[in-house]
Amino acid sequence: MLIKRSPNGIDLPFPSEITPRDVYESRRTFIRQLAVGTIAGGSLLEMANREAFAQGSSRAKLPGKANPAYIAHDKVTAYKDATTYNNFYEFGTDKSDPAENAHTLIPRPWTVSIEGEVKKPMTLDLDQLLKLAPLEERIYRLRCVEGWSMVIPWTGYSLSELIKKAEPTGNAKYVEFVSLADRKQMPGVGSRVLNWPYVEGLRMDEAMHPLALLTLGMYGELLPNQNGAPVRIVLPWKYGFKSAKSIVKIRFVKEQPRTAWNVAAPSEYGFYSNVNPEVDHPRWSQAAERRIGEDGFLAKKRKTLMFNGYSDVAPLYAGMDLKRFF
Ligand SMILES: Nc1nc2c(c(=O)[nH]1)N[C@H]1C(S)=C(S)[C@@H](COP(=O)(O)O)O[C@H]1N2
Ligand SMILES: [Mo]
Repeated sequence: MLIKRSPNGIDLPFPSEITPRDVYESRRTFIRQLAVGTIAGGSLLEMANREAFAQGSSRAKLPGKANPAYIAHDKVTAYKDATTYNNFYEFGTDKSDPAENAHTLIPRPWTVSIEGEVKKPMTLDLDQLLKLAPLEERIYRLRCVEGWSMVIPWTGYSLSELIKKAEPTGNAKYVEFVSLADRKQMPGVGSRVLNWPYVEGLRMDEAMHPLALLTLGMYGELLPNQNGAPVRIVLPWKYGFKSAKSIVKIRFVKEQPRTAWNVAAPSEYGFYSNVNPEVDHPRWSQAAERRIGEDGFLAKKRKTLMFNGYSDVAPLYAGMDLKRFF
């Protein structure tokens, strides 16, 4: 997204063409994790904390019940790649920055405030979020606007579950997601690459679509900091930047939210930003993508699919000119 400019103003290629070569596949382990299913009762967070803290680690189990309706059959991206090749500008603009810097993020305790055009505004802590609906495991492809993609097993539940609890009023036409912007925890927030906080948004019907995932974990564990701990959104039919990380506020509003990338470069990053191989970014084609972990020597690219292959969402955009509303 941020294309480094040479002194004469000519765009340089992405620093992102490098991929860790030391990729390993842990499909067996993963299938075992799928079989674990949900945890019943008790404080999930307490359990997770106890285990993680006992191990002196921030990693704690967070399994979900596999939802067969949302399983991508693609090979799952190696955990190592998904946690070391990230975009999270609050921690720096290089792909390796979030993994290196995000240890300063404090994901617990954490609260998310639900506000704006709702009958039941509320502030939820992590434990309440974890218990709000049964946790599912869903394997989603995530396609970054820069031209690469990953396949990640997420733990969470449909965002619609939370929205229903908040009871939006008739004035709620859009939902806005606001990420944490704390200089003390996030070194990148001192930079001016974006207007902080990072803000994203959806139209109400998009937010209610069952694919939109309120996400608390990945690979059967709590979210690592660099992937947006402790709570983020994942919208697999949209470019990755729509999937805001480390969310502290969900606001229901009348007007289309002013989202961070749209404000930064409106001609390049539209509000909708549905994955669309037919609408190129002004500076590059969107027809194909590199699957992280598959590139390297043979460098085979995959064709990018309309809505990233999630054609279920097509009715949301019936009658819309998707070239205009990119
Ligand atoms: N708050 C915040 N959320 C963010 C970003 C960011 O810089 N800040 N980057 C986005 C982009 S561009 C992508 S591709 C995805 C990457 O998610 P991942 O690192 O978990 O793969 O997060 C998105 N969410
Ligand atoms: Mo992205």
